Amino acid sequence: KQFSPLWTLLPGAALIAGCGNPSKKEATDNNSRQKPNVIYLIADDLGIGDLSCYGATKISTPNIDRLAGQGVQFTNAYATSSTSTPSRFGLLTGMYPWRQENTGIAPGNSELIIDTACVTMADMFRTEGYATGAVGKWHLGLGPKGGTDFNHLIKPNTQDIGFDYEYIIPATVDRVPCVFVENGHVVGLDPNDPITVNYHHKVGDWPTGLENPELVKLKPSQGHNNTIVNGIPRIGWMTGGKSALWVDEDIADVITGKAKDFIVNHKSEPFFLYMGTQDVHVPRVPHPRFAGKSGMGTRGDVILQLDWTVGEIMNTLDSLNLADNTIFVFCSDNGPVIDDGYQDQALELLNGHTPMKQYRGGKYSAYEAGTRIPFIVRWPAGIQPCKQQALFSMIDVYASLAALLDHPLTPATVAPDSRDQLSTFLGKDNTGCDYVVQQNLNNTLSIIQGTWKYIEPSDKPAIEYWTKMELGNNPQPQLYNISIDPSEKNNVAAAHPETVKALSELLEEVKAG
Ligand code: NG6
Ligand code: CA
Repeated sequence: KQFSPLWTLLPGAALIAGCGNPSKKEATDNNSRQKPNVIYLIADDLGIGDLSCYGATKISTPNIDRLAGQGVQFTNAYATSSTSTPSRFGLLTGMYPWRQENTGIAPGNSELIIDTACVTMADMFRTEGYATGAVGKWHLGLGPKGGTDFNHLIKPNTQDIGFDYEYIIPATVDRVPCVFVENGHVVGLDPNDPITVNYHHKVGDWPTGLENPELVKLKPSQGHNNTIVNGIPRIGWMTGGKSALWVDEDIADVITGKAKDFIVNHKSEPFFLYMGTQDVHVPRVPHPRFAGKSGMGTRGDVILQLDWTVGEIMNTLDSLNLADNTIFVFCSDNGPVIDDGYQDQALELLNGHTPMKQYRGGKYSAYEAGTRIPFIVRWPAGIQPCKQQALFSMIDVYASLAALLDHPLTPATVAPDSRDQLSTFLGKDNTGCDYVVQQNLNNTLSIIQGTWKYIEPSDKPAIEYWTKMELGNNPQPQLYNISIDPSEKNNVAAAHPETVKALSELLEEVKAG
């Protein structure tokens, strides 16, 4: 059978703006056009209110605004989860993270939590002939069960789940070990100074925040009082690997450089680059050229640093003439948090800035600000700029890109929860998906369908222990009409028992798979 993958049939130049407006199909002789490159750039803990293109007025993000202005800017897009590890797991596997046990916030020595037998989004791209790379924050574990050994080739790594190249931060920047891993090897490690990592007890004799608080340059507000690295006390203990330690101020430059190198190295073939920034997660440590520039403290400064990163990637594409045929997705992994464990004055210096916009909760929460994220898709050769109000979830990116490439997702165990939402993803249609399911820190699930959001009853704590964030857990069912009550102020479950019943049944169906 002669078939044309969808990407070859898409119209070229934009004619009519606006999501859902049918675009005129132009006769394009582009069967010979190369498959589009895909860059998936996922920021950390960035709020939908943190960007000027989403209405922020106290901070300006010109590069991300430009990306949004040239692409489809979603206003009702969700991460699957309100923390990093499960959110990223869902994106790359197309399976809801709550179906698997070890998908909570991973420690720095966690095993690789994606089964090497799993066919990931990166595997799909590799099968389709793409060069695939993972750069920056990883946070899905590395190595076998029982604790990663950082002193030898770390296996399995991202290269066992579909990536040809990796240059990654194993977990988060507040967790040890504070080193980069490139293709299974700790970068710059001196074999005579091996790394030991432990998440249960102290190892070695490096000072800790608990024992030597006078040695820290950034004081913790919650937790974060184990081994001090570069003057910053972290989660977990480490010793050794001195020559391999990253410099926090340089992380954005290092990973942006690696991402640019990857693009340059693969400019002549289709590539898939998955890039996770450490910004704007704690500890928020801007390079000196951004320090003090936002007037909002370091949380604002690292938003500027993130915007710079996005600009650098865009400039690289422009300089190689690749921007037109590159699908550039930008989003966050979960909602924002102000004080997430260091005394960085994020709250005191907010100056009226609203990372959560009008939404309730934030990172960790089942409420809207936990999972409602900025989400932008730019592809000049294939889509028209527009604002997209359709309901969309990150879980559907995998199957949508598979549809674009006409790549079969078989057997049914491949990306089992991901649905083809390509026309919504590309802004061709504004119907959106039937429902989205989200998860909070405690695996309490909620489901949105149409204007309704249902949060299942939970006996878990109402408030997160450290951040005092409202988790959205309530022993009673919660129902909000988010079209008229986006701030989830009025639980109307008692007044709409039939809607509660319908949504709880739908959620049970989704759980049953
Ligand atoms: C929490 C940390 C928080 C952050 C989070 C993971 C404490 C008190 N808090 O346990 O600082 O690291 O885990 O964030 O330790 S995430 O965005 O990577 O999921
Ligand atoms: Ca995060």
